[in-house]
Amino acid sequence: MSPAMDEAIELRRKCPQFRILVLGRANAGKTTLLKKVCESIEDPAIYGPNNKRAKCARGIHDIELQLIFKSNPGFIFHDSRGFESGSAEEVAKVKDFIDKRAATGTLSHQLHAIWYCLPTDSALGKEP
Ligand SMILES: Nc1nc2c(ncn2[C@@H]2O[C@H](COP(=O)(O)OP(=O)(O)OP(=O)(O)O)[C@@H](O)[C@H]2O)c(=O)[nH]1
Ligand SMILES: [Mg+2]
Repeated sequence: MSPAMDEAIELRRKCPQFRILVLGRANAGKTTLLKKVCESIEDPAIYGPNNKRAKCARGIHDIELQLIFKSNPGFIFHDSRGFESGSAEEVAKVKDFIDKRAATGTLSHQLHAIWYCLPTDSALGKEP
């Protein structure tokens, strides 16, 4: 086996789940995208930062919560809200979360990707 493949296997052993932060304004299609990627028609299970199942009302987002679809447990998603609302508090919360995750020394706790959802079929994407 090649050294690159050995390294990939070792990384997957240390970190079996891929952690993704999803950003975008309300109604951007974030949840739709996640369900599509995970081939799920069900809503994801929600876990707190302690990895315990969290009771969470539909539509309420907390960036610390971990969303996992039963159909594809290889991904852990964090869903942000209000990133584009202009609220300094919300932007700071997202930035703090990214900084905190970057500072952790544990690969499985770090963010491996950030997806920014931008609707292209709304008035925002069209010429006036
Ligand atoms: N036209 C169009 N509509 C979409 C697309 N993706 C999602 N929608 C619709 O847009 C609405 C919002 O989609 P969601 O996936 O719930 O959006 P969201 O970003 O998760 O919204 P919040 O959780 O409220 O922030 C739903 O009615 C979807 O059916 C798309 O690519 N094109
Ligand atoms: Mg959503």
